[in-house]
Amino acid sequence: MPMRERTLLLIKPDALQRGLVGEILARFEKKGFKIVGLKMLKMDKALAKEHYAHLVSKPFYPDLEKFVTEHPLVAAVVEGKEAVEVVRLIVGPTNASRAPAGTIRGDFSNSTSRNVIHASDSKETAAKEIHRFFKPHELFDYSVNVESYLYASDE
Ligand code: IDP
Ligand code: MG
Repeated sequence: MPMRERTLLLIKPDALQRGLVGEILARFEKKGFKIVGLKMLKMDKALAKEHYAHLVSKPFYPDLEKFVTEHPLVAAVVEGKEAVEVVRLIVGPTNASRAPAGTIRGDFSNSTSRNVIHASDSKETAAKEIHRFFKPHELFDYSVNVESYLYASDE
């Protein structure tokens, strides 16, 4: 059985500013991932330093921190088959200029820094990042029943 997994997405401030949130979320829904958590938030500096701890010593970190804390972003948890790995494939590589067409970064960005979306890079990271952005009661365990909409009673 393929693994049911959850992973964290951050639809970054550049995507929100550019009105791309709906299109980006739609790609995951159409692929077969289920949204199990969704919120808008503004990162503060402490949260940025925690989330990007692996980059704090890089020369571009001050710009990255300013970018992610300046405007709100949309955080989501999606669930599905091998979600961590497959979501990263849909997102594309970090340098969006070189990201293949058809990936989110390849289609919506030409920048390494303003690359529209974050996705967890491993199962271990996903668990930590989901916990960082969502409280347990903000995540929903629900089953999808399309038949109940196709045959809804309208009386
Ligand atoms: P990822 O987002 O593809 O996992 P990471 O290496 O974890 O890539 O970097 C996190 C974020 O930091 C990137 O998505 C991008 O916004 C920013 N970043 C990474 N490397 C660079 C760089 O060389 N220049 C500017 N920004 C960068
Ligand atoms: Mg990363």
